[in-house]
Formats: sequence, structure tokens, C-alpha cells
Amino acid sequence: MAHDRYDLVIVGAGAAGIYALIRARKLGLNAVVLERGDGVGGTWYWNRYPGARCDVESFDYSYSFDELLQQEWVWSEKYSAQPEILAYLEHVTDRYALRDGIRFGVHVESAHWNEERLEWAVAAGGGDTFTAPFLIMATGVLSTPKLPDIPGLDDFAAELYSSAHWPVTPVDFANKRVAVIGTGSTGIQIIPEAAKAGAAMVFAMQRTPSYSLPARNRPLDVADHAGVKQDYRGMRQVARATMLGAFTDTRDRSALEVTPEEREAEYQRLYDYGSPMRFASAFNDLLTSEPANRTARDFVAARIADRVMDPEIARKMTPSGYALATRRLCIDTDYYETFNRENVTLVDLREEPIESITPEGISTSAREIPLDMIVLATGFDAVTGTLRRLDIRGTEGTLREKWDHSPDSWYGVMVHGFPNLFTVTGPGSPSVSSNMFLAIEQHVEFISDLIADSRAAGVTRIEPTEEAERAWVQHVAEVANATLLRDAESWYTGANVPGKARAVLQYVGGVGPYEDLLRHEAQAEYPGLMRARATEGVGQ
Ligand code: NA7
Repeated sequence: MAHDRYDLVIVGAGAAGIYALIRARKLGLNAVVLERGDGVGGTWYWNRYPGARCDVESFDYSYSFDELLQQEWVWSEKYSAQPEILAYLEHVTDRYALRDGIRFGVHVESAHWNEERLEWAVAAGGGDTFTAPFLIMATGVLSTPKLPDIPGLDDFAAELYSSAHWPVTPVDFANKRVAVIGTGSTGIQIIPEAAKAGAAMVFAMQRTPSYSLPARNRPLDVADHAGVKQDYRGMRQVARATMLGAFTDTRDRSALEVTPEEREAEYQRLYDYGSPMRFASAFNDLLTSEPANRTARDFVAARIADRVMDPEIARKMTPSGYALATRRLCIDTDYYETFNRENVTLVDLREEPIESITPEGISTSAREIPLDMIVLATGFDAVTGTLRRLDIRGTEGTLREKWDHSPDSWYGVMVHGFPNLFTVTGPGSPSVSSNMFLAIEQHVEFISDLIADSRAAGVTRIEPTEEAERAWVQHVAEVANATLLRDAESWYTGANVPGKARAVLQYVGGVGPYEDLLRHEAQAEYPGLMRARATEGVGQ
């Protein structure tokens, strides 16, 4: 049972924790990263299921903080697959010689604030404790899987996998009867792979159909790299000022102010390009106007009908009842076409809900489906899930108690009642509705600048005021309520987890405007924060 002291503890060695360590070392801090896995990568370490791939283009979905790094790294595909993203994160870890600052296999269980000592005590399984005045939770937004509450799940006698804890050794689908439960981004990626890998039958268990666009993934060639790398820095600057934090080629006009032919042509152009960010940015009112959104939905619905040969299956796979992009707008490689194969069956759970899982397979209200394998692609307790599960105790109680009521936060980066605790891409920040790498860089830079500034000024305690937090939460809600996201029935609002407080978990005011607000906070010397020096009381 060791007790180690640091200047800074960082929890999580995903893209956020890695960058936080790089910045901490630049500041000369004695920092440690605690990681429960045996390697770096976070989400990209655990989600190694076949077909796992990013949905933001590789040139955007990577760090921008070092021009040399971005010039030297060569992405092989428009949308990188999980092994390549993981290799990239490992490369970054080695390139900046970070491994000796990361403790692997450490399961953090609690973090308690000590008001006398002005420090956090982070306790891990096995009894080890790590203390530091500053704590960064880089625990990810899609890191706590949400397993389904289906009776009999533990009784299944054959192979059972969760997409978010996929085994390192290859899984063999050949000649097996495989059910994939869930048709969000993950199910949409796994189902075609299982079918291609020779499964005897893939049962796609669909409760809510997603909208999905062809990714048009392709190898990147020398010309692609030259095109971007001749001015990578400039491209990043443009991306950073956009709504989504990626290069989106947006036209600032309404879907309703153009002719139907122009609209169709624009949708087709972006559909042919293959990017959910670009498609969702086709017009400036797709997320704010129901009639505008409907034009995009109708376009995608018609394409689903083109891609699925059986009109009845196409009908079942066509979403209805929610606006496009209020649930993740997916991209796919041959997802709909997969349902034209002999070895794929759509099981529409709205018609025949799952009643139980038996040792032999799945019982729906209509039939028994004998199976050799079940894959759970049932999503995550997103954004707040991991932090709510840890015992994080501040001045007035636990973060869980606070967030069970409402996921309040100051810019998604600090929480009133939890001094010197920082969350990377927390609730109320652009996070998952933007390019996550950029969102991570924004936060880590803001946090490390704040720590540096505070240490230089002799500040030992930092906490957002209640008023500043309330004002931010209100602003986040106002912006969200002006969009169709206010009605979203998806993980974007916590709707997929029973009992979870309902709120739009992202700031949808845009990455560029959000960065301006953060910059303003820093330039104005953080008016939303109480910053106290060692000799002062709280509230100075
Ligand atoms: P998602 O997008 O939350 O999708 C989860 C899917 O699992 C969704 O289709 C759910 O249907 C389905 N689900 C969940 N529980 C059940 C039960 N009990 N029975 C049947 N079906 C169920 O998670 P993903 O992992 O696909 O994607 C998460 C993000 O990762 C993605 O958006 C990208 O940002 C990367 P439901 O919608 O609840 O009817």
C-alpha cells in the first residue's frame, strides 16, 4: 500500500490523459497518469471490435499541438480504423517519452478533497493512494458501457462479448449464428464485418434505427497528404473556429431558402463526399428548424430505400419520429447493403421485443433464436457516466449526488464544490458533438494554462463560483433549447440510461464560439473562479 505525492494526478491515459501529461511536463510539474488498462488509448484501447473506426476524418481526428508530429504522421485512410488510432496514440506516448509517467493497471476508486491540506487523495484498488493539489479527470466520455438489463443475460452458455471490452485475441465469426444487439454507430460497424467474416447468420437486433450515410472511406494517397500538409496549421486554425472543430466546408444559408433542386444537389454533393459533419452542416438550420431537418431526413430515407433491396426491410430500417443528428448521425461501410446478403436477418425489436436471454439464445415475443454468439453494442453511460460511478467527494458531497440532480458544470471543465478538480470534455462543453481531439486540446490547454497561472500567482485553491456555474448551465440549456436536440431521445441527453438526469450533455453553441469564451475567461483573469492564495480564505 503505497502513498505517493505529486503536483498533479491525471486519471486516464486516453487522448486526453496523454496530452495532459505532455502539458504538465512542459510546466515542470511532477505528474502521474493512472490508467486501469494495460496500455494507453482509452476508448481506442477498449473498443477493438471489428469495424471500429472514427467518424471524423483522420486529418482532423488527431492532435494539432505539434506541427512536426502532424507533418510526420501518415494516416493511411480517410477514416482510421481502431488499430491505427491506437498505434498513433502509442507513437505519441513514445515520441514524448511519457511511459514512465503512466501507471498501468491502476483502478481508481475514489478521489476525496482535503480542505485543510488543499489536496486530492486518489485511492486505487489494492490500497494505493496518490495525493496532489490538482486532479485532472481525463476519464473519457464513452468509457462506461451500458449493458442491457435483459433477464437471463448471464445465463447465455456460448460466446458473449461487449463491443466496449472486446478481446485482444481475434473473435471467429465463421459459421456461427451471431446476434448483434444495438444499431448505433457500433452495431452499424460490427454487423457488416460479422457478415463478411462468414457468420452462418447475423441477427441484427434493431430497436431504434439510426440514420447512416456511406463513409466513402478510402486509402489516402500522397496527393491527399500533400494537399493537407502544405498548410496543415492553417487548416487547423480554420477548423478550430468552426462549429464542429473540423474542416466542414459549410455554407451559411437555410435549407428552406434554396430551391428543392439546389437543396437536393447540395445533399447529394455531401452524401457523395461521405462525412456526417459535413452533411449535418449542409445548411445552417438543420439542427434548429424542423422543416429544414425534414428535408435532410427525406433525402437520407430515400437513399436507404436505394440501398436495401427488400422494401419491407428498408421501411423497418428507416428512422422515424426523431430529427436527423439528434441521435448520432452515423457513417458506414456497406451497412445497408449487408441486409441484401443471405446471411443477415433484421430483427425489428419494436415488433418483437427481446423477452429474455436463455442458455441457447434469445427469446423475443415472437420466437426463439438459437445462437452461438451474442455481441452487445448497447452504448454507453455517456459523458458523466464514469465520473458518476467513482466516489468523488468535494466540499459538499459527491459528484454523483450533484449530477444525479443535474449534470452542472462550469464550461464542462470545473465543478462548484470540487476545488482544483478538472474534467476534460465534461458536460456542458462541445465534446462529443465536435471533433474530440480538438475538444480535448482546448480543455487541456485551458486547464494547464490555468494551473500555471495559479501556481505563478501562489493560488492554491480554485473553484468556480455557484453563480458562474449556474450562468453557464443556463447558457448551455438556452442554446440547446433553441435546437431540435432539446427533444433528443438518445445518449446525447442521457435518455438511454434509466434514472439519469435529463439534459443536453454537450454545448452546441460551437467549438469556435466556445473557445472565444474560454479565452475571454483567461484574459479577464477568470472572473467565474474563486482563486485563493495559501494565506487567504476561500472566496478571495
Ligand atoms: P448508441 O449509439 O447508444 O447505440 C446503442 C444501441 O443499442 C441503440 O441502437 C440502442 O437502441 C441499443 N440498445 C440499448 N439497449 C438495448 C436493449 N436493452 N435492447 C435492445 N437494444 C438496445 O451506442 P454506440 O456504441 O453504437 O455508439 C456510441 C458512440 O460511440 C457513437 O455515437 C459515436 O460517438 C461513437 P435504442 O436507441 O436505445 O432504442
